[in-house]
Amino acid sequence: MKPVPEKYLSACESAGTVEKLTYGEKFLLLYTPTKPAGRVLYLIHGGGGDQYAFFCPAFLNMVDHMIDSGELEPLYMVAPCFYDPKETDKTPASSGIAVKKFTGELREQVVPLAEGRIGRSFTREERAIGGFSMGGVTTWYAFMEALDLFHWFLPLSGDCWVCEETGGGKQTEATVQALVDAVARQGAPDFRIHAITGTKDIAFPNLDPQMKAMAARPEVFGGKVRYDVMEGGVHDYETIFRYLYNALPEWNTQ
Ligand code: FER
Repeated sequence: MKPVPEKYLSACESAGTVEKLTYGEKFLLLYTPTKPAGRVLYLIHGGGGDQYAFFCPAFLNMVDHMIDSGELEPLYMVAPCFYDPKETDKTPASSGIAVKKFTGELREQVVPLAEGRIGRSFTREERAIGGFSMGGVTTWYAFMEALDLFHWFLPLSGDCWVCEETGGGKQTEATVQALVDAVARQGAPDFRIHAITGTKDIAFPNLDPQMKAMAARPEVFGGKVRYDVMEGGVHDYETIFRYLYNALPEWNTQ
């Protein structure tokens, strides 16, 4: 896992633009790169976070530099927020309820609004979704319910909570069976998953057994899932940005 180059932390001469698009009481942020882009990544924040968790200088400067240097094919990025604007309870229990409902909002509001603004609709091969922690939990729900929308899934330090909170660790077999069933229910289209976490991450004991149990189902996941663990990696955004620095250039190559 390469570290993010020091200079990628400061502003890039060639910087994409960020727009705020509102729907009802909510809003999303849309990043448009300086070069023409043919794909879009939906990025979901963690528990207690919001649209700005990923759309902060450290991350956007990094992406600007990666695109500018040619190491990353240009992409649009969209950052919504899974919380209801009136929600003050940001505990895992409350966040778990919010993310369980969020796939519907993604499908009905977020994707149409963002792609309407971009001026074209993308194919599933041109769409990816990823997130950190509760955003990783959100990514697993999107995998279970919206394989028609997305082809590439990047759950970062977040397991699948479809059975219960941190169920990837507590109910590993039932969780993986639910994922297997969800693939079949959706007609088993092609997909890619790239899950990443670190050995010192609080989600490691939940995600690691889930990924190992998924590897034991090659008839469903063989050749479609990549799982990386960074030695010493912790549960924070700085670490997650490093994972994305390494993973984003792999889009469409894995
Ligand atoms: C995990 C996935 C998400 C986890 C924690 C979270 C402890 C989120 C916690 C929070 O939002 O406070 O596997 O493991």
